[in-house]
Amino acid sequence: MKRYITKNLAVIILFIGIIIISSCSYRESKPMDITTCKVVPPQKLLDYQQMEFVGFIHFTTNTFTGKEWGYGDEDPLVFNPTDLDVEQWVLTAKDAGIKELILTAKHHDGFCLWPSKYTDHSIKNSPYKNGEGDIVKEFTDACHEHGLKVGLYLSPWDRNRSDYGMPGYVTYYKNQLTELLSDYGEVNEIWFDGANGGNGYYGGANETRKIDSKTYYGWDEIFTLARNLQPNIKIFSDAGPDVHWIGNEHGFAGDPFWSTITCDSIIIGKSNPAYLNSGDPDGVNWVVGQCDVSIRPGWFYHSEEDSLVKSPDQLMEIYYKSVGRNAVMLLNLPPDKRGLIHENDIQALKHFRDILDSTFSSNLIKGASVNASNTRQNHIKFSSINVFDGNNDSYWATDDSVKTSNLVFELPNEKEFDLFVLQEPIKYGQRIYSFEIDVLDDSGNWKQVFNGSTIGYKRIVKIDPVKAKKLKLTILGANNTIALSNFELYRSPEMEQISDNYE
Ligand code: FUL
Repeated sequence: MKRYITKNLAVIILFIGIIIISSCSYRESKPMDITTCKVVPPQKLLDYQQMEFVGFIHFTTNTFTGKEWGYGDEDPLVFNPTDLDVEQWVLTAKDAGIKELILTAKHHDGFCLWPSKYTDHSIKNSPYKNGEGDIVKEFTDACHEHGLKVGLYLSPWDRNRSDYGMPGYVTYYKNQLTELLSDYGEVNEIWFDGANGGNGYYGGANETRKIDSKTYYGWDEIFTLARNLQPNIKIFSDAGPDVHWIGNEHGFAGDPFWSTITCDSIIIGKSNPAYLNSGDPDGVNWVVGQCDVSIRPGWFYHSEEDSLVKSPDQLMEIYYKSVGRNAVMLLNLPPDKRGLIHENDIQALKHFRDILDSTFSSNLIKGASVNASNTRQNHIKFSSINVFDGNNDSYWATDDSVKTSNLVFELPNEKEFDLFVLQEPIKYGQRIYSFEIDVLDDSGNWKQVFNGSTIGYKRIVKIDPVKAKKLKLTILGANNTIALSNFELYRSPEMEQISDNYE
């Protein structure tokens, strides 16, 4: 009997032991996620950033008067496009890979491209469709039909209105915003420009008017109105809250560039361009940086600029300094007096798209092996091979205690390359602030080919072409656990090869 009890006790103890051991090893093998940073993007801003390339359409009386900033006294009769084709704008943009188009529904001259019921300074008093036209409607319908997101620009500064600078104008502005955000289906972005030059027609007053940029418009109420009318809208201004100006009109984000800023520290119309150009690693708001630039010197079409359209190479440089620096590229394509995007602009845009496609067509990292100096908990979930799968949700990460770490890549054979694409899994925040890339030279020494700062959603690094079989990425500094979701390698095409197709 005693032997029987002892035997059963032993079996029970063994059984409990197995349960304890197996539950311990389960706990050990359960991956512990990386800490999320204090500031992370909401899903709608992840979606916004992933568009990468968006477009602007500047069109108003300026197109016909040759001005950049209409004074506000333009006769609506001057607005007379002869062959306006909104579908041509949309399809041109779509073919170029643009995902959203933003139309100047009203620029600083106050002329409205829709028949606003609050003013006569609009398309309804122009010859276009005998005053029966609505270009905002044509535009939004065409974008929706062809799968482009819609953005609208409604200039806060209005040089036509007699009440500009007084409280009544703000009511007028909100009424117009309500029209635009109620009557035209889904609007993905609203663009609030900070520009204000002071002088204007102002209903015949012809004077300079100053406003208090901080208090005049009552931005918080305007933002609330926009969100109430379009819950998914992204609001652009110097200060976000969703998308912010990059601080220049060349289309260049800074290096470093952080996706965080502190919105409350910025006055719309009186922002510090340098702050917006670099972002702020200590910023408390996630706001996507947007790099606006025109394909021509001016924002509006001027025939004398037909020969000054940016070259495909210039557009590539802008792409590398916007999308390649963790921001979004916003390229302006101004329709001409016919109401069409000019042939020269289309040619440059097509050529640019071809270069872009051919540059990123063949990822040379395919077939490479990778070795990490550290992998979080040695767990497959955080393995370095995750940087190959093109999926931003899977990533390589290190243990929390690790402050610098590297990935060594070995290609199946020696390759020539000059471009690297790196991405962080930004849904957990932006963390890397220093990295280095080396290649193994013929004598077996690591040779540095690039030394960089931030990565964020996407960083494209361009170097002089180099041949190597082995390369090393070292993360030298991060403000949280090291994590990387993507690493790609390319050889950009010889420009002459591309140009041949256009002769
Ligand atoms: C600026 C405006 O003054 C320009 O005319 C243009 O619209 C540009 C995109 O924003 O602030």
